[in-house]
Amino acid sequence: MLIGFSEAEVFLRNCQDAVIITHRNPDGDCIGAGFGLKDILEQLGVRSRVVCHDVFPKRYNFLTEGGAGEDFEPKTIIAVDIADTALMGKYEEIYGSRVQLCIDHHISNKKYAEKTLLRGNATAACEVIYDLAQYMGVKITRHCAMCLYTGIATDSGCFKYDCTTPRAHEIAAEMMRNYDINFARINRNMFDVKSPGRMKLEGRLSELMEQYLDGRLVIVAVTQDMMRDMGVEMEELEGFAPMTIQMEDTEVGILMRERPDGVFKCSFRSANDINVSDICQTVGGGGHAKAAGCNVSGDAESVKARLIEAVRKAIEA
Ligand SMILES: [Mn+2]
Repeated sequence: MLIGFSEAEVFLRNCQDAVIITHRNPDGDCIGAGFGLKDILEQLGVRSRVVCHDVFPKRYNFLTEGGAGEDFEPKTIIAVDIADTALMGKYEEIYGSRVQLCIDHHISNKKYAEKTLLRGNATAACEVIYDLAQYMGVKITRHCAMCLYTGIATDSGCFKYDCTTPRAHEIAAEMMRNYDINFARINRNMFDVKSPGRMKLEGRLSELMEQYLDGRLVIVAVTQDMMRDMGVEMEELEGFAPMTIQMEDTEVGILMRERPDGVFKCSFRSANDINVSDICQTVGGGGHAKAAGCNVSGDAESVKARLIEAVRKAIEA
């Protein structure tokens, strides 16, 4: 059932011993939403614990180091920023069928929870949580403000993506004005700072960029052999897809990564108006207009040829 702020307030004010589930491959929004909500529940005298299938990445230590919460048998199950229980990893089996409240901003939300507070037009789950906290009149701590700011900044790509709302800017302004958050440091750590390994990989992947269709398409293809040569695992090539649309005149960028089973996992990005979800659907994938993906089997050259053809059709249409 979809609910509004008033019902969500009643729920949070009356809940006890809550576990807050974040999605696997955690990002700034689910971590910020999880730990921000934990702070808010603390203000309400409710103890809570944040859980995740994966370990929280080190760069989020400034949000997570207060601790994910003590161990207790939960009476309340809350999910944040999770559109589908499949994204919970091992927690799907434990809690997936009895989530009482879900706070989310994905229009694709499967409404698996008893109550869903869904704002499909919000930039981030953190935006929804901030507005809910303001509605409830609950005190926001500096740590909570940092959590919620981080979620909004990361899900909006540092206020650059189309999903960035006027409200996201207003909240960021309120965070700067009222909570003295170190936004410059947060954004530097989220967007500019890289590990030496990642820095080197970026260099290698830049060299692998191939331009097609008069430079409107860029493909970076990485085979298992190349990963072995570079000494990297496939997971380490996560997060490089946005690089593929950085070169001028590029409309569509594709990062192709060969899985150990020989199938290419292809991540598409669109720089402007070409809908890459539509393109991916023609080869059995899907996603969003500006970020989508598909899995294609075959050797690197034949997969490339197939994708180039699919993109050419979309550009000509
Ligand atoms: Mn999100």
